[in-house]
Amino acid sequence: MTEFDPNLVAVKNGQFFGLPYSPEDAAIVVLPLPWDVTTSYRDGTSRGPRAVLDASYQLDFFSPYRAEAWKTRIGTAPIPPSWLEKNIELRAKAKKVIEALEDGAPSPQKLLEEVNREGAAFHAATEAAAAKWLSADKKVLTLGGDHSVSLGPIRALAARQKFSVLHIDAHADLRVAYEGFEHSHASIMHHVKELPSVEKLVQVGLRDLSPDEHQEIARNEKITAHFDWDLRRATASGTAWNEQCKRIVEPLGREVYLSVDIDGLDPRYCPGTGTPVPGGLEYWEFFALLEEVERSGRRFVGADLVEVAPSKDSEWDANVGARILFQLCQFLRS
Ligand SMILES: [Mn+2]
Repeated sequence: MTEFDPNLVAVKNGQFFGLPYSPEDAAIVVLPLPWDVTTSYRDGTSRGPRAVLDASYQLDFFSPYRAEAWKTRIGTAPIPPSWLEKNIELRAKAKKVIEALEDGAPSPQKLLEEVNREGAAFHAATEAAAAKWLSADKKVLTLGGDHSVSLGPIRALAARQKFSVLHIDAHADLRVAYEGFEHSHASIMHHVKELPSVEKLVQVGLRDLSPDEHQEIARNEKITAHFDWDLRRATASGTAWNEQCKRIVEPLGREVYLSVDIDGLDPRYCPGTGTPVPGGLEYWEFFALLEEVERSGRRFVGADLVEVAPSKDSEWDANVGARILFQLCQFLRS
């Protein structure tokens, strides 16, 4: 720590932001999960962690949310090479399943079963990885990958405590299964809301969902959704964003897990993401919402940032992703 100068250029040391903390020494462990097996529209989120890491070296160490932000002990968990290999192998198999569906052909059952089985094994492994850091009294910040990667770390947290989930996304992600995949990115919040430790699911920015998902939101008392069109109507009729934030956080319990799908923000912040949708939160609206969570006396117990995918020939997506990642780490600092 004595040798670290936050006013100098970051060293590319393989750790996010070039910070000098090993995950063992850290208070917050960034867990990169480069996984996009069941991506339905366009892939690339598995390259997110690497791109965000590269972009993270150019950040300055200032945060409006915590004093001396560079002292936030952020460590980087290692990525087992086997996960990268498994992702490539299974992604090819999942693609065949999706192509068969799109051609109206019968689903290749054996391939589908294999993707589901191996996907379950991956999520069990990431749950164990997150549990290891939680047991050592650290907070875990998962970096995807597609949104399915949140499952293991959320399960690990749910094995230890109760919490509410604040979910920023263009999509509801409440499908029971999608394209036959049990652990699809489009099913993540279906699995999460079923966990007994999850007391509430508050969704913000939704603007692309199925009639079934809409019905589930209306039916399920655990879920409160703030559709993007309603938020915009409220803004248009003069309700300040701060007032809307107060209403959004109201159902959340004291302990809050934050799940951020980057496509919840306006797509100009994430042009390379897997399933971009027009509309969405502004960058500072997003942070104002997180500030309201804290101002109201609640605290963040864990978080994920998912669906960041590098655009072709542009570092913009990763640049935005790295900045959000850094500030999320600050919000996780107690
Ligand atoms: Mn999502």
